[in-house]
Amino acid sequence: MARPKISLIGGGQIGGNLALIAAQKELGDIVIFDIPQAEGMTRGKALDISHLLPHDGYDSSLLGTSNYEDIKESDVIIITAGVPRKPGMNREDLLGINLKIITDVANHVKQYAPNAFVIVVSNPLDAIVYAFYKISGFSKQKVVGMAGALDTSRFRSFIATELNVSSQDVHCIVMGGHGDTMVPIIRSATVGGIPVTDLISEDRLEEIVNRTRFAGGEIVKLFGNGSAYYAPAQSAIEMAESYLKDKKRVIPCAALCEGEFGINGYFIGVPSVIGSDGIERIIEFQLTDVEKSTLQHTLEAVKKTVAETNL
Ligand code: A3D
Repeated sequence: MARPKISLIGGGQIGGNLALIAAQKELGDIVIFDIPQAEGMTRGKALDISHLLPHDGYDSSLLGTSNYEDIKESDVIIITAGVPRKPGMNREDLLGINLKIITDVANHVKQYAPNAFVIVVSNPLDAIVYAFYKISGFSKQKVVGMAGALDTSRFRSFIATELNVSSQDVHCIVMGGHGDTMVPIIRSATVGGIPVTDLISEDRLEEIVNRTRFAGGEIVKLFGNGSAYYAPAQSAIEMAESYLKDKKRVIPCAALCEGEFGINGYFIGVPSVIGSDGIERIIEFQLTDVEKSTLQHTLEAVKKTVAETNL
């Protein structure tokens, strides 16, 4: 049986790390696609990564390209094509340029990989994944945005540091749009099964929630040029792996809601089951009144950006 084929549209910072992690997890053969001006870079990354495979005996073939035909019949497509934020910018400032790029990408993915499971990473995430869905005509099960997986891991990491425990044993859900209005569901957070609210004071938790909300911006400021890439890559790979291995992981991701949580027609971060059918299910649960109104607030922000796509 042939290995699965994973194509990365955009071979920049996140794209390169996606290729590295996918190869080290032996998820399949990997194509790194970018525009012709960046073809040398994609070929260089593919070559460099292929040279590290012998160390631990990973089997994967890598190709760097600017020819869309090379993504033909991919099983998974991960899209990072676009521009990242610079200090002082918010994610919405990227809409104009990234919308043009996603239009081109969606048309080509539709042509060459119509059965792929597509994970969108480019910002502003909730609007760009919506645009991909509208332009490609893919089913809602096969299109998803990566955001909650990253926002959740940021929250988990901060809690683990606070309590000096393994981040593996910290769990929680972060819902809503991928922006400063995201909705960490604090009562869902546990440490080894113990509610985090029993371990950290309300005030301190509020500070951690705020740091989570602005963690992307904190990294943009530190980098001075560009945005986070290691954790975003790992988060998208977690989603791809759940699809390819039919793991049915429950991961918060930007999935198309059609009535769930009272949201209709928008991609927004909700707990979703990812298996071999793609987004197999959105898991609904009862929100408190405060959570409902915070989710409504984030939905308004998403609606505003989506309206600007004119799609
Ligand atoms: P960067 O390193 O600039 O890589 C983007 C790549 O896209 C570059 O190599 C470009 O050449 C390429 N590209 C541009 N136009 C096209 C096109 N038409 N077709 C194919 N490739 C093209 O950025 P990055 O990897 O750091 O970030 C990529 C995107 O992810 C940005 O939009 C970021 O804002 C976004 N991002 C999202 C998250 C989320 O959690 C959702 C986190 C971090 C970054």
